[in-house]
Amino acid sequence: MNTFLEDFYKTMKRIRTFEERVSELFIKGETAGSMLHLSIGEELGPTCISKAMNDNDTFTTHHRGHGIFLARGGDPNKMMAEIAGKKDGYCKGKGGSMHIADMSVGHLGANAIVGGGIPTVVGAGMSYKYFSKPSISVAFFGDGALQQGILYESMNMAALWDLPVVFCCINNQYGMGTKIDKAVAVKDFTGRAKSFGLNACSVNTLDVEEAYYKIKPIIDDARSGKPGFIEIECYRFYGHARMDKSPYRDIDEEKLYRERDPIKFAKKKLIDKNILSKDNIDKLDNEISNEMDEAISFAINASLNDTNEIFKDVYSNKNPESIKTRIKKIIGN
Ligand SMILES: Cc1ncc(C[n+]2csc(CCOP(=O)(O)OP(=O)(O)O)c2C)c(N)n1
Ligand SMILES: [Mg+2]
Repeated sequence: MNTFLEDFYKTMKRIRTFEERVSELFIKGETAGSMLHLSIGEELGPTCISKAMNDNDTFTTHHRGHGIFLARGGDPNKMMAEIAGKKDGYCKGKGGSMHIADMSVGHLGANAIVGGGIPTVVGAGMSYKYFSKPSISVAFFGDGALQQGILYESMNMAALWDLPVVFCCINNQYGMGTKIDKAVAVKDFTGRAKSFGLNACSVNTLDVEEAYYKIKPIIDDARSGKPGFIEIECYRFYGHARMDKSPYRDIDEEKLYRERDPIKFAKKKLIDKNILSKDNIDKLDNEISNEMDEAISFAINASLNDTNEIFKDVYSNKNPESIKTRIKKIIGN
């Protein structure tokens, strides 16, 4: 029987293994661009939130977005090829790690500007409301964006116009080398969101099932026009980017938090509850490992784009229809 927890475990393990393989791709010198941000240690949030979303929902991510896209159904081959800058990647190799997008699967774009992907979901939410679509749109971002004005402008508009939108902060406690304590005086982020008229909750657990049941009502309410804010407290196990050895963090702190591992926790729970045996889990881990090995081979063997492709797909060919009347319909005169 395929249980909820088994699904969650599989998603988290796929994310971690994908990230480990991307790291190998980087070391082999096969990634395009010099920056690579891994989400190892942060797997719980994208996993439980994705599970609570529906197929036709959409999302944006920050620069640390591989895990989120995988949890939403991203194809590891096309993702890995994109990160390697190849023609078979999601954006024909023109986006790379920090700019993957594919609207056909609900990914409205990764954004390397801190907070940059947040207002996009407000626009998406407006369109769902206008066209009476039952979708929601979720912005995933880091704690660095909690100090950006655009978040609060977006929250205000979403609440004012009752938009089907969720703002999800993956709070890993650091923005590059700056600990959150040095960036903000009051850490009551749910309080901030509530003051704008949003539903809000904060999740600080290693138990992905518990997290799921906590965030699910926020996602469900968003679908009926009550926007929400979710804070997922976690820890990035490694440096900000692949080359960062995090000298600004205490070794004991890193050791402690790496022990607080949602994947280890889920594995133990699966065994303790007799859902899967250790052998079954090893088999599953092996399958995932093979899947990600294949993604690496796919990316390495994929071909590069022709140089004459550079200027294609840069501008939209469509004439933008006037949106004035649509906006009027939503917000009134
Ligand atoms: C507006 C803006 N300011 C500064 C940067 C440089 N920068 C890139 S990532 C980053 C830290 C972001 O931290 P956080 O939002 O917590 O995400 P995390 O890296 O922890 O996942 C900064 C400051 C940027 N990309 N955009
Ligand atoms: Mg952070």
